[in-house]
Amino acid sequence: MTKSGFRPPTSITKLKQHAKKTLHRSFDKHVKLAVTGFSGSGKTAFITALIKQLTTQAERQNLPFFDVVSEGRLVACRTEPQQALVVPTFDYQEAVSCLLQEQPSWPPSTKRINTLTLAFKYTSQRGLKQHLAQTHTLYLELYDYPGEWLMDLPLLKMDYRQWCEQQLALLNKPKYRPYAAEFLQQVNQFDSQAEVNETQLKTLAEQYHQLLHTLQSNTRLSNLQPGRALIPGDLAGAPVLLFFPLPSHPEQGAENSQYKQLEARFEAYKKQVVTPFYKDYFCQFDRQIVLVDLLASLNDGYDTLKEQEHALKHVLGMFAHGKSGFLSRLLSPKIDKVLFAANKCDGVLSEQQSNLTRLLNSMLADSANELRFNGVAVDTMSISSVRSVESRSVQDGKHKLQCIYGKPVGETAFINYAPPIPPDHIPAASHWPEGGFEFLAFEPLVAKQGALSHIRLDHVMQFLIGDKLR
Ligand SMILES: Nc1nc2c(ncn2[C@@H]2O[C@H](COP(=O)(O)OP(=O)(O)OP(=O)(O)O)[C@@H](O)[C@H]2O)c(=O)[nH]1
Ligand SMILES: [Mg+2]
Repeated sequence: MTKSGFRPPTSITKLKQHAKKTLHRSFDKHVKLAVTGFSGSGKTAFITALIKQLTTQAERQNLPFFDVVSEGRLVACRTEPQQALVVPTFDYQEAVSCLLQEQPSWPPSTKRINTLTLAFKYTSQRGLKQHLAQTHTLYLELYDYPGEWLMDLPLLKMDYRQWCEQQLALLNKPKYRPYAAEFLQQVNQFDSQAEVNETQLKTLAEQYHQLLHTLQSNTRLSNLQPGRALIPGDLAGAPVLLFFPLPSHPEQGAENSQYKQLEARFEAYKKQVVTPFYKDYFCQFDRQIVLVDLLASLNDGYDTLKEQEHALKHVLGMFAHGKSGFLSRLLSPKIDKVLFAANKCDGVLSEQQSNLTRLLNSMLADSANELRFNGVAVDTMSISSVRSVESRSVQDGKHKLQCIYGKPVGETAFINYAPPIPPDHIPAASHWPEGGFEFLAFEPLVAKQGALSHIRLDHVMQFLIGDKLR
């Protein structure tokens, strides 16, 4: 068993699977989609909705912008029996049943990595392809994982000193300092040159992990590292997790000093935990969707929105992007299409959803420019995998007020709510609205006749895989 809780594939099975996938991929029959998003960004709901829409709701009226459906060429789509036998299967039935209950709820947050492959059987209208076979099959490989673990990827490009500087700068920001004050005081008094004292290291590491938990429950900060401190898998309590940031960095330290011990644990975490996760599951992607929950960050305030912007850029830098041709798909696949999605856009009025698209665009403009320069196709959309509200207009005296209608998470009654207008760029801290933003989160809408509704999932599918299904 690995530290993350499952047995690694034997090299023979791995090689066989890899060879098959590579062959399929080079002939455009296999697409590995990176569903990228921090904790709570909506990855599990997105994967569940995607499967539900494609397997039971793939009709023209429901997915009008997904060409293979609107042109009547999708014969059928189904989930495939598990290929990667050593990775748990994404529990679609459990997730979708939450959404389809009489009183629907969201699927639970993810605690381990899991995977699922969708197979599309379709007909082609294109030249040679239509004469080669009556139907063709495309496999879409998906992974779901705890969003917290995504934040570990940027560690691979840092040493212990750089990580400490970055973490302490974050903890010292006015928004987060009140939570961190006690820990910061402890590390400032910590003698990092003293001889290793296991108990002291453990106590401080636990205090740091507790701080990460507190920040996660009281703010919407995504930049919380190490991710396994929040969702340990079966690493709970393992010494490799027991490190924390220090404020001073000796040029030369004794080999058995506390400092050296912490540095060694940080490096071991990168090598033994993050690298295998990255190599086994987080490379060789062909397409990418980046799900971003802007509303939660807007609610939390300026610092969190700025941190989200930084964290997204860091994480994006960990994926291999570039133009992809037949040979490169065979030898070293690269992501050649990236979709930035402002998720949960149903939390604002429909006419204001374009503000979210523009906000996300402005936050990721540098990254998008760099990607385009490297031949990658990039688009930005506001989407909602599963609708949670209806649009309503409510008479308010002489005026009609545009509202959304739904059941806020954790409440029992449905309400009409006039959400704030989201900004279309990050406002300067000095121009942040005085009372902040208050976007509400709603339970999913009751599925009518077993059907889930969505916003622009068909656009998402067309952008991400439409060209592979022609
Ligand atoms: N309105 C709306 N809310 C959504 C949607 N998708 C997710 N949410 C909300 O976001 C929460 C988190 O969604 P998840 O799908 O669990 O997010 P995740 O990225 O898988 O999170 P982790 O498993 O913790 O990494 C849900 O409980 C819902 O409250 C959506 O399409 N529309
Ligand atoms: Mg999840």
